[in-house]
Amino acid sequence: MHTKSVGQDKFQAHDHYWVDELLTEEHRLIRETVRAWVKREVSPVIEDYAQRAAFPKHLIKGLAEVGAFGPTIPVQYGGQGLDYISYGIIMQELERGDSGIRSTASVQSSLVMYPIYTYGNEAQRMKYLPKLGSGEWMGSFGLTEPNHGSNPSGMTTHFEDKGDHYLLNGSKMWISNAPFCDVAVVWAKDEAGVIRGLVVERGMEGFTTPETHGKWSLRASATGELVFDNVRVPKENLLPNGKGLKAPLGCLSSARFGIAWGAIGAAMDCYDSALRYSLERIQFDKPIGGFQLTQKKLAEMITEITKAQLLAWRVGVLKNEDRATPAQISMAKRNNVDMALHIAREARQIHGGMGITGEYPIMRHMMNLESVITYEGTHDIHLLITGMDVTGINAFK
Ligand code: TGC
Ligand code: FAD
Repeated sequence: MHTKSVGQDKFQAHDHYWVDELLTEEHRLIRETVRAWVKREVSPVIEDYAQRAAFPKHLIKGLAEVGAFGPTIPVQYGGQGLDYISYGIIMQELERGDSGIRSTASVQSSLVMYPIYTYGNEAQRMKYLPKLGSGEWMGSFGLTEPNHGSNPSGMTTHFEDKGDHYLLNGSKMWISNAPFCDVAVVWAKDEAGVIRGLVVERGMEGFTTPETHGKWSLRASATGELVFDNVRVPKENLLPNGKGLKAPLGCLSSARFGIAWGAIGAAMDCYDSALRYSLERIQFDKPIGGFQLTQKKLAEMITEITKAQLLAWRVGVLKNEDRATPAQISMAKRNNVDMALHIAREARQIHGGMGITGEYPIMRHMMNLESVITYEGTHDIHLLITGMDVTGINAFK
């Protein structure tokens, strides 16, 4: 019987179109560093953590050391000062290990450090960013509410001006990193109904973060609620430079970009495992990779991965030039996550019964991608964003 011990990472990258040539030497160096770290630290333990539905908290230090927290944030604020393609490559390599690990880094970088850097004042930047960049503090991002997911503009979480502080009430749901976060960037309406960002710190009275249990997806990522029951938030914790829904949506543009790259990592891992398995597994006296139906699956997988790589690279170039539109990012996120989920399902077929076990990463990737295709805007919401972009007609409402 074909067997493989859990955690043994034989991943080899496949680059059918020599996409590597589009990258700089620095990009390739970053990729090798993160890839080696994932092989050494993530792959040996991730299946066990996912099976137990536990977040591998001990990986936070290593994530910070490989530059996964705030890659595009300037060095003086504790980031890496890298370009967006570097950011994408880091997300790709982390998600090759597990979408939950990439999630932790996405949230910290794009959804916590990015808004504090972009919408915060100098004192807020200096107070929070270096500690978030080093992983000393971990952050979460609260936009979604129990009754407002795809339509965040309807949020009911709100705050009142009480003179020397703001009084925050409401709740957020489905929040990555919530159970262990030290700070949360929370989006809430002021008395005039304008959406604003507040930094809420663990320890503030009335602020709790109950964990969400029973997930079949992203099991190695901690998800929870953010509950605000008359929380007194100091006035200096209001982000002064972001007003309206476009402020949180601006953060999503950065995170969705990272996911467009990240999904390629999960797809590559599934493809690599399926290719190797198809050459080793013998049925009817020959490797299953010798049957046309298996080759069709593998050929289509590498075709779709290649197209996704080119899409991600191009949107990376546009992002570096500050020209990427939200609709272009939506297209890349939607296409690449759907591609990865489809490849995970096909790879599962190639592995036969072994594909449902934790001896291979396939089922874990597949289940993770069911969250990835929903969060940061669902598959259909991104389709409607593209639809509105090409027709000029809003079909959301
Ligand atoms: P709409 O009127 O279209 O837009 C309001 C304002 O925002 C601007 N805008 C954007 N700005 C920057 N980046 C973007 N991506 C933007 N999209 C829109 C827009 O121009 C407008 O500006 P202005 O100046 O006119 O005010 O707003 P709407 O209420 O009609 O909603 C549109 C819609 C449905 C596309 C949007 O609300 C949406 O994207 N919904 C999906 C919600 C979502 O993605 N939630 C994600 C929550 S965070 C998360 O899932 C983290 S998971 C992390 C992990 O674990 O990895
Ligand atoms: P709904 O909005 O209720 O959508 C349900 C279905 O209706 C979907 O198929 C959707 O496409 C469809 N639909 C909705 N509106 C329309 C329309 N106008 N036209 C056509 N179809 C429509 N949020 C955060 O703020 N921070 C986080 O850190 C975070 N982490 C998450 C982690 C996980 C594991 C998960 C699962 C979610 C996370 N989310 C987070 C929430 C996530 O962003 C939402 O789940 C997502 O935006 C969808 O919202 P919803 O689940 O309420 O679905």
